[in-house]
Amino acid sequence: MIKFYFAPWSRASGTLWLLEEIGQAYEIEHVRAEGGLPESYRAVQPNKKVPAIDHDGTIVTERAAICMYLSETFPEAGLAPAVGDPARPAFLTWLVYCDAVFDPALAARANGWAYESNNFSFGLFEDMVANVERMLSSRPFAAGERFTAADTQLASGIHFGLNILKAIPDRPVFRDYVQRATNRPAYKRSMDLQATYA
Ligand SMILES: N[C@@H](CCC(=O)N[C@@H](CS)C(=O)NCC(=O)O)C(=O)O
Repeated sequence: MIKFYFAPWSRASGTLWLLEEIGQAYEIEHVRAEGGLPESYRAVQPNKKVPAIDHDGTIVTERAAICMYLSETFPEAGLAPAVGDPARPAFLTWLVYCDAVFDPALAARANGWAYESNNFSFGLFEDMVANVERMLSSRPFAAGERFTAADTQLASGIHFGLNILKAIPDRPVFRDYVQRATNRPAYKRSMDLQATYA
């Protein structure tokens, strides 16, 4: 059984979508309480962040790692190109890019930080946007022609940056990708599920 440590409408939302794509039974532990995540949750996630999963006693933290773990533990879902698959390098690259570059560069922009590219490993927001735009102009999904677990992370991030933060430039290439990637029953289920939380 998979226990999913979750808070709705957060960085855990893409993982909820992924769990719906994976199709295995899971139970949700809603960890956001009045005043933030409880101190006791550090035993699961040392930085007290969602998401995390506990799969039959094995705890996995960090979105990219959870993505890789779930999509490779349940390969029948077809969400992770296997070793040797030509789509695998792009799958790994974009999965890691989401957390290592996309998310912090977007957060820096949303918080109005001014910095030089080499001050931080994630570099400049403009470079990140140009890279994502270039990639999505060349293929329909992060790893190539088909949807993978990397798209649950990238499309969630672009949706957030475009529609909620309104920091990502409103261009057809971003809107079309979010539309294409989220036009799936699992995404809709994850949205419906989140809507049940206050
Ligand atoms: N590096 C973590 C970051 C996750 C993260 O930032 N989670 C936010 C959700 S928006 C969180 O738990 N925030 C609660 C807090 O910081 O108290 C990952 O990628 O899994």
